[in-house]
Parts: sequence; C-alpha cells; structure tokens
Amino acid sequence: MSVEETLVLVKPDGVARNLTGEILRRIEAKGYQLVDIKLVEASRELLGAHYAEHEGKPFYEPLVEFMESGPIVAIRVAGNGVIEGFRSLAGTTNPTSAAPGTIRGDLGRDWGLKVQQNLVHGSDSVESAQRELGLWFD
Ligand code: RTP
Ligand code: MG
Repeated sequence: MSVEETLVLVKPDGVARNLTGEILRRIEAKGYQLVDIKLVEASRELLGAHYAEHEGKPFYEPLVEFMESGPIVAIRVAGNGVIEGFRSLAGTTNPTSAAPGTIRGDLGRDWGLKVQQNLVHGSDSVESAQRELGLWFD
C-alpha cells in the first residue's frame, strides 16, 4: 500500500438526507485526511466526463439525471491505500446487498428501484482517481 488520493462524492441523496457529516465522520474515523472539499451543482458536461465509461448503458441517463438533481459534496481524500479502503467503507453498489457496517449497508435505502441512489461515489483505481480529481478539482 502507498499513500494515495481518491475522489469521494456524497451524491444528491446523501446531501438531501443530511448524511454528509456522518459520511465525513466515517472517513476521518478510519484515519484518512480531508485534503479539499466543496459543494457542487454538477453540469451535464462534468457528469458526462465523469461517467464516460457508462455511456450507452441502460442506467446511464437515469444516473446522470439523478446526479443533476441536487448539490453534491466533492472531497479529495488522502491516505494509505485509500482508493480500495474507501470503496470498502462504502460497500457494494446496491444498498440492498451492501454489508452492514458499510455506508451503503447502514445508511442506504431503496427508493423505488433506483440503485443509483447509493449515497456515495469513490474512485476505483489510481488512474480513475487522477482523472476524476482533475475533473472535479482542477
Ligand atoms: P460509484 O462509481 O458511484 O462509486 O459506484 P460503483 O463503482 O459501485 O458502481 P459503478 O458500476 O461504477 O456504477 C456507477 C453508479 O451507477 C449507478 N448504477 N446503477 N443497474 C443499475 O441501475 C446501476 N448500476 C450502477 C450507481 O449509482 C453506481 O454507483
Ligand atoms: Mg464506479
């Protein structure tokens, strides 16, 4: 493991449900550092670039519309092995099957069948983290 940086997003459902503090608490309690943080109303252009790998998939349009539906908290987080570590804190994509103890497992809800409403995003590799941090912070 080495010291890395990752992009964490508190998605619009997390902000709307006032869970930003709880999510930040879990990141800090794990020992990771908050390097930069801001509230963003993301443009379609930014979201299109962020989710480019998912373009054309059936969930792409609902996902982008959801991400446009309200403010997002974008966080630059640093720590040893933080890319894998934050994804472990977040839990699996679908809150229904995410393990208890994880952000999605403890706090996620199924609002209808909208699996996109899963509270957080975390970069999935060193390359993704660099690319995404460049989009949201530079
Ligand atoms: P994220 O990128 O948000 O950290 O989540 P992830 O890696 O666990 O999931 P990914 O496969 O990258 O998908 C990105 C986001 O798209 C929504 N999604 N909906 N079947 C579906 O309806 C579906 N699959 C994915 C979720 O919001 C997921 O986080
Ligand atoms: Mg992903």
